[in-house]
Amino acid sequence: MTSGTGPARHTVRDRSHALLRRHGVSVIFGNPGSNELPFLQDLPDDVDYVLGLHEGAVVGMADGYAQATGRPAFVSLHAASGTGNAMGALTNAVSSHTPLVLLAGQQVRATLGLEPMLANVDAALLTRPLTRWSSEPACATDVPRALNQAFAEAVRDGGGPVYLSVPYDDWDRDAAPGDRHLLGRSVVECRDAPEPVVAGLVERLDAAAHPVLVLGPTLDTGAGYAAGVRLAEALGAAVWVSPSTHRMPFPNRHPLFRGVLPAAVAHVSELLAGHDLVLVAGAPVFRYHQHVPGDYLARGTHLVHLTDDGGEAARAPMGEAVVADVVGTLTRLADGVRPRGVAVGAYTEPAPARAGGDGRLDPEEVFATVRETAPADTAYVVESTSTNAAFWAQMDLRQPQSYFWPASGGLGFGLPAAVGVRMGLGERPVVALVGDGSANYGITALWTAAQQRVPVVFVILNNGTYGALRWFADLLGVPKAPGLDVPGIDFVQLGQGYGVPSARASDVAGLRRLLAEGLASDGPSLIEVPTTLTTPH
Ligand code: TZD
Ligand code: CA
Repeated sequence: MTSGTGPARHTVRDRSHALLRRHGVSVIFGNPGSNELPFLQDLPDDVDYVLGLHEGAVVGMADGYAQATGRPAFVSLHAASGTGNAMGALTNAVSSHTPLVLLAGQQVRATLGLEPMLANVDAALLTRPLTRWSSEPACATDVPRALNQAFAEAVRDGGGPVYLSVPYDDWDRDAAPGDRHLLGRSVVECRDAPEPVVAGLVERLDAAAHPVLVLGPTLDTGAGYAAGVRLAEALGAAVWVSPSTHRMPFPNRHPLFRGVLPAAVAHVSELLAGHDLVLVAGAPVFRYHQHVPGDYLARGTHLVHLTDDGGEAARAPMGEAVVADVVGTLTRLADGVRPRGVAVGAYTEPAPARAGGDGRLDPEEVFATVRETAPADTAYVVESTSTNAAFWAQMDLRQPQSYFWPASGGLGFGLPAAVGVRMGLGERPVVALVGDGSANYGITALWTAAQQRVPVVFVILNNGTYGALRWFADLLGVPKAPGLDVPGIDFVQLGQGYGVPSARASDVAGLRRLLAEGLASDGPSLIEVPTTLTTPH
């Protein structure tokens, strides 16, 4: 790094690599092109490059990894085309508040006006509105500062994806001497709710005759999970999980658990009627899906909304919002409320699973077999849309970080995210439960799992159709919609083609055996299960 006897010379590249380490990056998820190669030169030895074969899978893996580690994940994308391929996956990362730093390679600065091949025209606009911040620095010397800003932007206000485009000739330029300050920077968000606010909430909860809790994804951490359980038990209050949840912040067999709220205005309002106070914590109010208009809340029901995200508070159509650290505030509420001494009762048991027939398993049998076979600390990445009700009917999840689902419903999350979640969680077993339709959007993640030997058990529920869309077609009165069936796909051959040991299970005993083998393996495995058609609700 030194030239002659002069001062140390630093390039934009080596300052940027140093910043990656400073931000704890040990993995780059990427798919490269010529614009990206100069950045990848001389990567530090302790930074691994994990290659994904399609940018949707790259971002899905990074999303799972960031959600599992709770830290920003770093992604390298190829110019505009690679970014375009990644955008569907970005919709999920926005809704899950996943901190992702995306770096895309740009053509040489001096040539951009000519719009050469691989120029990313108006690069900073390309990912908006999905990214909360995006930039192409005005000159090479601003690149390290902008990269540092990207990491800070990715974690503020609950987290989200950010995008940085850098012309590839910038990396070899001299860094500004002042850049050394970047390496010592930190940004600390202090979002503790002031004491009078917490005391006011405690008073509201204590005064409520029939309070109910609606808990959301932000609480799916060790401390958040514990606070939710303690607060619910102290109040003897029913607990719902927020509509369209992508994480499970409460044990689903807990006697106070009532279910995941349906994602429709009228249905939520009906289910919460009779409660005088609804405390929503760590979720938007609310993330609806199915359009069933009505009043948001019944008369006499008041809503208090606790969120990390000022945007969520601003757009809610009802309730009094408090924007503060959700986990910390809920913990203080659990400490502060008057325990009501309500006998809470025992955890509930799943009902016997519905059975399939003719070589097809009912999804309930699949989930019951998984529940009985997989260790209690297994994490599930779920993307099987018509089997939602069957999943919750059969599963028994008692630990934080046990459930990951595409937060915006953008398919292609399941297979890649399972790879990232397993890499991020370390030793916990990971099972992906993915529909035959969904699997195709992220299928290339199987290759990365095989190459990196990531021990995920991929279970493909194959009913030969877009089951959830059949249900929706019925609901919306479109009985003859085209394009809903996906017959003739052999996932055993696809899995093997990508290097993942794969087999088919056509009965419970076979599934049990393959699951046990997969869970004992130190590499990935795939099980295709022919299943019967069910409805999501
Ligand atoms: N494309 C993308 C990227 N995301 C989507 N959500 C859809 C299309 C639309 N879609 C749904 O919302 S559910 C679904 C589609 C195509 C069917 C998924 O089929 P599956 O699961 O086999 O994975 P089920 O259980 O058969 O519904
Ligand atoms: Ca299907």
